[in-house]
Amino acid sequence: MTGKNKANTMKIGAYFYILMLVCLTACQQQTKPTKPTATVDKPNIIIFYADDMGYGDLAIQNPQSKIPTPNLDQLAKEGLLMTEAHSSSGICTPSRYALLSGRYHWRDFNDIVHSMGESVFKENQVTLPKILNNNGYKTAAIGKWHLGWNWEAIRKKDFTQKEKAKHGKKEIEIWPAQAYDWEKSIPKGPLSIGFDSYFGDGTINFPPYTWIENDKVKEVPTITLQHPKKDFALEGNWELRPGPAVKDWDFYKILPTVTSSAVTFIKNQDKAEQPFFLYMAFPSPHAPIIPNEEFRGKSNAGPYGDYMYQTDDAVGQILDALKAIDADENTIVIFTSDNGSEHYAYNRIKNYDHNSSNPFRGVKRDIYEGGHHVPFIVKWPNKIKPGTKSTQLFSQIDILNTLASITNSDLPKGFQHDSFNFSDVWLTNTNEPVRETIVHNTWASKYAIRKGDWLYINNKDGYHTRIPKWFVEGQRFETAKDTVQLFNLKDDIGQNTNLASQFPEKVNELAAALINEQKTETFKN
Ligand SMILES: [Ca+2]
Repeated sequence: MTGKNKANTMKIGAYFYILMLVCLTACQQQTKPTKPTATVDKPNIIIFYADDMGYGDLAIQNPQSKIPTPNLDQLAKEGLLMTEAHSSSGICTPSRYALLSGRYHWRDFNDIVHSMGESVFKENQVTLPKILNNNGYKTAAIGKWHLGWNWEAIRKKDFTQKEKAKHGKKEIEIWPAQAYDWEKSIPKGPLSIGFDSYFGDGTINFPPYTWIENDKVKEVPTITLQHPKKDFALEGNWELRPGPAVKDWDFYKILPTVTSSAVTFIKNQDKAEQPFFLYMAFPSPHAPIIPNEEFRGKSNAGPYGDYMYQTDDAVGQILDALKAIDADENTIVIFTSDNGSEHYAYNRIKNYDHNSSNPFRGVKRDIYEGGHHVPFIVKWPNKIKPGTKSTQLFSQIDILNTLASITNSDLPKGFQHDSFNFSDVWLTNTNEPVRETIVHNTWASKYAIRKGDWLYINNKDGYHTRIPKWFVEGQRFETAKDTVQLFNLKDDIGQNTNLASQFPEKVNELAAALINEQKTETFKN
């Protein structure tokens, strides 16, 4: 072969090589996995539900916070921060029920589901996961449940020997692990209200202490968990109820395990043909306060601050998974909390100068703002303007109607609910009020109603949770002389000054509005 011919052959070889590369690239592009089939009409949806996180624990809205929340701050910078958002109740179960059903919990019940308690949902109840599921969504619940199961269905009726167990200082009688047939499906859990799948521990401080996948336990409980050793939780009490448990159940693994379960769920949606709805209910920063070692000392608010920081990190991990499958743009991400901070918040003011309820009065269980005025962020790239704020009065009950509207999902005919459609507020940040009032309630004895800037409480005391003596003495609140309370939150967000005596007409107006709301559901159809 001459030198010229050799050069020509090399040229032709190079030409074919480039052609092959182009072809390969094109072929690769053709076989590149498509994004999850979420469309503008049917975006993916994630609801992050923190447990007992206070308004003041979100750094971006509390300049005095001692807890860094970089992932949540970033989420707020990329989305809409609603600063007047409320959970339905000041405690766990009722708020969760209201969010998922679009109904005020107090129309149906007030209390939490207790140890091994029944489901709070009615037969055939309309729920957000059912509505989305019927519209083609893959629906998943991960983490905390605390809405009950039908444990009686798997209890062996021929097993009659209850066991004595310690609950705090009390001794109570419970069914031991052997009283249940753990191989059976447990009815009336997440799958019964429209979730395609569930993975979680039920409730961190309630039995059974084992993992539940869909409607079955993953490992059979064999022992009764009693009070573990005293130094178990790093801050506060460990709040555990005795009951069936697997041997060596490790509470410290719960938050990392549910976080990685959510990451895996999202990664598995890479080639999914349906849009997804993930209800990710964190066990944290609820007690027991148990940050993993790598997060300890990362905040300036003690173990609770570290646990909150770990919760923020978990959100970051799950959002990273969303970016990794290229689904970040077409996913609505909501972050909020089921109620205000637990009473340990008082000692944190003293010990760390961090106020989880800042700038509100009260904590979890209270009818004051600290009980139910919660963090709320919603992000949807290219749809919700980044870095915006809204002071619209908003309830977690409204999530159902708003998401149904955005996803063009049908609300069943005759469905009675209290849920308003906030899609205009989310998408255009309009100041046009959507909701005129919100009723606040935890226990049946006390109600409050918010209307505009005014808030009325039908009781002289809005507290339920006991306040430490040192706090009362050092604080500004005076005992109300009136039998009811009236505050103007525009001037007095800390609810310091009871104006009931000065504005009797306002009291009458709001008291009548409360009775009206209690009598009638907002939407009949
Ligand atoms: Ca809670």
